[in-house]
Amino acid sequence: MSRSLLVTGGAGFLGSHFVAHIVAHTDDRVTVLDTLSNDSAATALADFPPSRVSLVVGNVQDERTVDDLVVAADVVVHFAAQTHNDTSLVDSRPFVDANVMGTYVVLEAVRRRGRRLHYISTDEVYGDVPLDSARVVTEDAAFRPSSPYAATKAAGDLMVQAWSRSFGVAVTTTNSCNAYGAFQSVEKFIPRQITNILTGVRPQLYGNGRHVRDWLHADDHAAAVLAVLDGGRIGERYIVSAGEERDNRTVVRRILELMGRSPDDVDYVRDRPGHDMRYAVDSTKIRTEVGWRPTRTLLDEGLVETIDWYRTHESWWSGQKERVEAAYARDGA
Ligand code: TDX
Repeated sequence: MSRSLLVTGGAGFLGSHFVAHIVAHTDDRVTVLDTLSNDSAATALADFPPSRVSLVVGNVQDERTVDDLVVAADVVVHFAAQTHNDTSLVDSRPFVDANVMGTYVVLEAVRRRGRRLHYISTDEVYGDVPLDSARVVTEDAAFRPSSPYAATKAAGDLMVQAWSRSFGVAVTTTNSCNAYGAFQSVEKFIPRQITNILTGVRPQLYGNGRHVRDWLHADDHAAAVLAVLDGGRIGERYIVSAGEERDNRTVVRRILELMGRSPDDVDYVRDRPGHDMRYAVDSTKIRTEVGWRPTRTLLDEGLVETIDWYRTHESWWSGQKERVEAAYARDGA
């Protein structure tokens, strides 16, 4: 039976990939609630059929708007968040507002209206592990967030658990590793380096470039969320990861090669304060319980496609690129 989904932040990077996945793989109808404050966000939704996807421009902290939309939905999928670590180190207030207060407003609405909630969380709530550690983080590990961004996502994540236990709200949570793909803001690592190269600027590696991330394609992330909506157990959290751990230096060198440049064409710049060394999470639970697995595990193939997308969508990113780089220059990155 087709459902009615409310997707907060559905015009953002991961949200819009999820909406695309829902349109392609289900009969569900989607209402997106999004501020459209991120550059060019609306274009991510432009190609969807109006009979399946509608957009409400508004803020997830607005109780009245959220309540009206939650009443009309069967399930709420809460993507809306401030998501960039570097930005959170300059001004963390918007992160508290969006990620803590926004989640509070959504939780209160689903509690009042008796709706199911899926919370989009991050592997960053668990903090980092040393490069040489054999420890791999599973769902029940303690939260140890490092940045203001990660702390506000952890706060939202913990509130979801508390609303489940105290009020019986039906919740599921996914904690995902780093994602990449089309429509990702150029402040993030992979699109920043691709668009640097496209604009004649050398890629910038923080510190020694040995920090390790696990890279998941945004479409695989979308499939994971749908798999948990369909087959996840209420009250449970599921770690989502590709098992594609690479250090940043390796990723940048590969991007340079794929774009026909010398792999040494890199600048090493001031490190990010509090920079997490490595995320190493174990996604056995979602793979065995829910049956999800990533289909696009080849970082090479994914990178080729992503580079191609930024090459052919300059009008999507050129405006934000100027603003993002001006902010990086001002704030010292
Ligand atoms: O110019 C850069 N140079 C660089 O070396 C940038 C922008 C980043 N980096 C490094 C920092 C990280 O080690 O690359 C790595 C990835 O950086 P980000 O893209 O900023 O991602 P990260 O900080 O790992 O956080 C991401 O993963 C978890 C997402 O941005 C979060 O939203 C998600 O929750």
